[in-house]
Amino acid sequence: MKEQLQTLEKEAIEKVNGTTNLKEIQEVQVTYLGRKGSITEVLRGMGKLSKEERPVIGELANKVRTTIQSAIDKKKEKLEQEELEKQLLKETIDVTLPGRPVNFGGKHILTSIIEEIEDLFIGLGYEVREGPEVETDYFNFEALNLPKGHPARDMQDSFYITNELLLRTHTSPVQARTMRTLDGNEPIRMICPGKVYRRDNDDATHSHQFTQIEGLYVDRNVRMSDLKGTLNLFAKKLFGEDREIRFRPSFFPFTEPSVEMDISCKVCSGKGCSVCKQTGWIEILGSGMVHPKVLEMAGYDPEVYTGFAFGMGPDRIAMLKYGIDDIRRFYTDDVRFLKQFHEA
Ligand code: 2NL
Repeated sequence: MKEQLQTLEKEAIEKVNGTTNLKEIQEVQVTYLGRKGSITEVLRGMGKLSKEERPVIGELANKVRTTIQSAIDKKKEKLEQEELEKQLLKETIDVTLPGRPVNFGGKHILTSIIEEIEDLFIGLGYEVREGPEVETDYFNFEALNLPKGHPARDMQDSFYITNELLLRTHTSPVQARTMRTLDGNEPIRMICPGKVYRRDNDDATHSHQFTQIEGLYVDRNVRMSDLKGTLNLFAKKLFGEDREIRFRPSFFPFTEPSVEMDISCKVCSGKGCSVCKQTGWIEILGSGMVHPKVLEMAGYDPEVYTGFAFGMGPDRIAMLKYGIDDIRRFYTDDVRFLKQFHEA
């Protein structure tokens, strides 16, 4: 028995030394020192021993047990330490590594143009108003002196939701709505930017969706000279102090008289080039004195109140300003195109 115990001790210590992880050491513990382990197994035979031998073997068994247990404990501690170190090494963060790049978004070029125009008119005391893109036939056409069957409606064919509901063809209904809410006895200075829609076949110069920004000024004694002064200031601030403007007579159903405003061509300084189609002038917006019928329908007495209105296309302005050749570029979301207009 003595030899058996000594062999077991030797064997157990070898096993302990050979373990490489905590699970293995646990197995050694169970195999040698467990309730059904090898040492217990040997001690079962104690009954066969003599009285003198028993305490000697008992003492030896306890020694062997303690020796194995302390070897296990030592190894266990060593393995735990190693595993912790491994874990720490795995979770090390290299704080000197460069960060992952974050892609920043930026404003769409049309948004930037609209905001620039907004700021200019806010500075003149105008307020910015928005309205629905799904509009009634009444506010999109009727209230703007475009009754059903009017030939000018053909120029603004739209997308109809029902007979009476459509995607707005211009932002004018926002102005008609605003006038309506003010009971016909308050002056108005407002601009309304937004998306508009027309049934059109898309090509380099046509898009079924585009943007508009319109302005309206209604008060007592508003005159054509106010229109000219305001739009002259606008043109010089947006396109440069050295730009000339000119007005040409035109027609819109909601203004009378109506004009179109041109600015002198910067590319050729008025001499004529391909940008201005050899005229020296570039058409920039439409405008006019608000038609008395439009004022009347909105509840303003045209004998007391007068006003001017104007409308322009940020798409066209951006194309002129940056030499963009195709209106579809604004709406096809090619980031390489859009990024060119992001501020550094
Ligand atoms: C253009 C021309 C224009 C207006 C828009 C307007 C609005 C009201 C009353 C009268 Cl509520 N007029 N808007 C007036 C003249 C021209 O737009 O060429 N836009 C791109």
